[in-house]
Amino acid sequence: QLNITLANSRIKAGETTTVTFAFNEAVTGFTRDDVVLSDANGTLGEPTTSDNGRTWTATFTPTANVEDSSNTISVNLAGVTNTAGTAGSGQASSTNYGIDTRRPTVVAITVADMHLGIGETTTVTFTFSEAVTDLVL
Ligand SMILES: [Ca+2]
Ligand SMILES: [Ca+2]
Repeated sequence: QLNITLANSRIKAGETTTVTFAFNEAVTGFTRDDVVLSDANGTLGEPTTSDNGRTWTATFTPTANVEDSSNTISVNLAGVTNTAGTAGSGQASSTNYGIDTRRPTVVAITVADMHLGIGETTTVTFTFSEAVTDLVL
C-alpha cells in the first residue's frame, strides 16, 4: 500500500514541488524507474528516504508551456520489495493535480484613434491569450 501526495497540487510556471511516497511498510529498491510519469506532464528527481524506506520524497518539475488540470503520478509496486524480500504488485496513483506553466502572451494591441491631434485621447486595448492580473503600464 502506498500513498502518493504532492506538496502543491496546482503547479505554476517556475515552480517545482515535493512528491511524498508513503508506503505502509519499509521498502527497498525504490528508484525513479518504478515511477510512471506517462500522465504526469513533468519529470521527477531520484526518490530518497530519510526513515529507512517507509517514506520517500522526490522533486517534481512540471513541463513548460502546459495547461492541464488532470495529471497523476503512479508507481509500479512490482519494482519495490519489503524487508521480507517480497515484491509488491499492481500500481498506486497520486490524487489528481493541476499544471499551468503556460505564460500569458499579448495577442493584440489596438488603438481606437490612429490619428490623434494635440489634446485628444484614445483607447488602447490589450488582448491577452488568457485572463491576467496585475497589469502594470
Ligand atoms: Ca493529463
Ligand atoms: Ca525498483
